[in-house]
Amino acid sequence: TREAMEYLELYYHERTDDMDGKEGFLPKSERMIQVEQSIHRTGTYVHTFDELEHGARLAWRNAPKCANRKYWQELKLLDCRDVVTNQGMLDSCIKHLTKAMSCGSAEAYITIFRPETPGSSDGPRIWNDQLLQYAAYNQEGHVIGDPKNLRFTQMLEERFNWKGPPDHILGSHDYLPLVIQSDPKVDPELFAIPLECATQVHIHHPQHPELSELGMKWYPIPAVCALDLSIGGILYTAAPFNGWYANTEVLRDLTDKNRYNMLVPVARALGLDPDTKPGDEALWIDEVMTVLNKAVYYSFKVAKVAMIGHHNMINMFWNWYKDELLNRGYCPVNWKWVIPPMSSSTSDAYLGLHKAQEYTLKPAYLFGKDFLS
Ligand code: NRG
Repeated sequence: TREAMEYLELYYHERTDDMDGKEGFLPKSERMIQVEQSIHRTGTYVHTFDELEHGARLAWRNAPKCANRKYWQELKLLDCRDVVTNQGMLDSCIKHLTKAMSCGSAEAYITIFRPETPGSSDGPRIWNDQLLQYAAYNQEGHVIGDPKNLRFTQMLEERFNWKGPPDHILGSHDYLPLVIQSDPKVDPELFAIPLECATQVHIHHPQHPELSELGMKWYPIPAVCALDLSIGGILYTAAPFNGWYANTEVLRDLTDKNRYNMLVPVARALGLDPDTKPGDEALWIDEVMTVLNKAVYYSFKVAKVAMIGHHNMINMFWNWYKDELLNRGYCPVNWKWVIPPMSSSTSDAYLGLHKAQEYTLKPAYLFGKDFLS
């Protein structure tokens, strides 16, 4: 009840001006009594559409790791709390992806399914980390695909007898099926991603055609489903949301050593010598990062898929952060996540955010259940 009342206080403080007079909007005192009675009678209460949407937006505003929070008020809710089957959840996820894709992914959506009953861990679950993710296969000690998803892929093979994409030809960019479980009492089900809702972006460079031959590509939309959403004491255990990529995120997916690890192949394609001799400094790495970063950004633009560049993003974030301090008085930040991994020191935020603190404010996106442990 305390969390519910705290959230309603906040909600009415921030939303009364916009909502007053709208259908179904109760005066604060009436709504508080209604919620209190509902909790007393049933142990829980049901958010209105606007309470839920505003809560999801606030959770974004409060997310310390996100550098794109300036747009928090533009998150759109796809309310799927009445969906109760695995197939129904899949259809909602596909609709979500299709909607996000149709606008070049420049719009942020969240699909919210039924919450768990307080105290009983009975919420629906999507087992995946993101709606779109690439599988990984261990072939004689050599990993094909995205190594980040090796354990998840193995779990699918062992537990669900999953055998790769429908044609059984294992590739380096096979979409993982969604594992959807509408209720812990129901068996989880696997569903393949319909390819038309997730056309991939091939990585080309405007001046280096040789890069095209490496077959690098990435999926268009980051749609995170690993996080639970906590609003006013209610926990939504299936709430996939999407925004859009920053170029440096895809750059890291392609170059991190425990991911696609493409630094050396790209260096070779560019005619650089990645074999650093003792005493040399490995500056070829910086060259590769710069060229590949441009290629990623250029390819998303050409494909008309939304992407934010890291300079724009961090400068916008820095301005937004200063406004937050003025308007709201506080803003939790995780420096390691917010500062871009490239040319970081060129932004005022690099030193400016040095002392910013990270802490959890609710509503919040919180780490959900880990299905691999
Ligand atoms: N770095 C991860 C994605 C994390 C979420 N990023 C976003 N979220 N941009 C990756 O796949 O590279 N979003 O909702 O826009």
